[in-house]
Amino acid sequence: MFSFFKKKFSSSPAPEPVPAPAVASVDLPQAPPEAVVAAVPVAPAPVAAPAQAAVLSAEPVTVSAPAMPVAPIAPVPAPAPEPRRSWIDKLRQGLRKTGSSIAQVFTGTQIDDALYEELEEALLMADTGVKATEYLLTDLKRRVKEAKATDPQAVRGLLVEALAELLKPLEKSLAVGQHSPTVMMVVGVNGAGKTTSIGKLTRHLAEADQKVLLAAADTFRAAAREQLSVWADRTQVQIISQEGGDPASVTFDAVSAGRARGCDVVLADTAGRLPTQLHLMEELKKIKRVITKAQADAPHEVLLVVDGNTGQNALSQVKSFDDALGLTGLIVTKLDGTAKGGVLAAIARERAIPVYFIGVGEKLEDLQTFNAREFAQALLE
Ligand SMILES: Nc1nc2c(ncn2[C@@H]2O[C@H](COP(=O)(O)OP(=O)(O)OP(=O)(O)O)[C@@H](O)[C@H]2O)c(=O)[nH]1
Ligand SMILES: [Mg+2]
Repeated sequence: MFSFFKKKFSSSPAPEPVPAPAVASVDLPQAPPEAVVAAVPVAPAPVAAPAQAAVLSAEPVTVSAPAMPVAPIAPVPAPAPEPRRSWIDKLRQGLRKTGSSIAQVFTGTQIDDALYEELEEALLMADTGVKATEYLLTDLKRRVKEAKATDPQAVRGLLVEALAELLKPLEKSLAVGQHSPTVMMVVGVNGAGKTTSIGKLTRHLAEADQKVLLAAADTFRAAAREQLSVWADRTQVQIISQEGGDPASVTFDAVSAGRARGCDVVLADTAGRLPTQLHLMEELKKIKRVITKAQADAPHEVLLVVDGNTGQNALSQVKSFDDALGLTGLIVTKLDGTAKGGVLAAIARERAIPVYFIGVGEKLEDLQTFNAREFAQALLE
């Protein structure tokens, strides 16, 4: 088992590009003649571990000796290193605006109707939504009764418990290594953070010696391809892009190339779109269908990237994209900004799709795994 986080936490600079043998472009029978296959060689992995599954775990995992038998998909708990603390601080800072207004509810001396009314208002203001707010209040009152709490601060502690429990089903690790390659398509509205998140995720995967191939299926804008190419260069991974081409055909080529080249992961970046743009949603469905044609059991992950600042709209995005595509996971970005955070409770209550990662900034280390309890504490402190 190897770590996605061990290297990330080290302050050593990114490894220099390895002068690798020229990688020939793969000639794919399906590829239209204008397809550009930009092949950037990947640094050779020191140890080939084809049967080994990797887990992007909430807990850092340790690196085991290659010869040792490793149980697949087994995150190894380890003490939280310092950098994890620092991103929790970022999350906390991002959520502080909301957090402090919820926390203020508990500064009085009595547990009465007024406290619960204020709390209801604060939760709604934090984008928690009516259903999750009602659920949390009922659950909290039960906990307060059971604990025979008399101090408002104790009620705050019980709310942390209630929220952590509500969010718990969203906590799930993203596993790779079970398929060759694991194919993921990344979708979302414009500017949600899809390309940036793919870049960060690629870096983590590449550092874990996973051979990654990117598909620039956002063919609308030349800038989008360039943006992904920059990430491919930085992370020394291969990218398949095609000028002005059809996104489904680029993705098909990428999955076929990923199979032919023995890649571990193929990540497809798609253009941003609103769920109301039905023809563009059809295009995403086509991409998904075409991936299945290239690899029968794929895509293995359909990830929705949601901007944490979009409030209750994030929930409707989750529902719409899930109805159209069958989402397997979420990446919630920009929780370092003015995001109120409560929307995760609404998602947990109304469409509990796992949150594989949260974004708390633009830097590489700002893509982190989601931990329900940490999040609940950060929101209510
Ligand atoms: N503060 C902050 N900024 C972020 C985060 N994630 C992404 N961004 C920024 O959000 C902006 C949009 O990110 P992109 O990755 O281009 O978004 P996208 O979804 O690919 O956008 P389109 O392809 O245009 O739909 C960029 O300026 C990113 O740096 C985050 O977690 N925190
Ligand atoms: Mg993009």
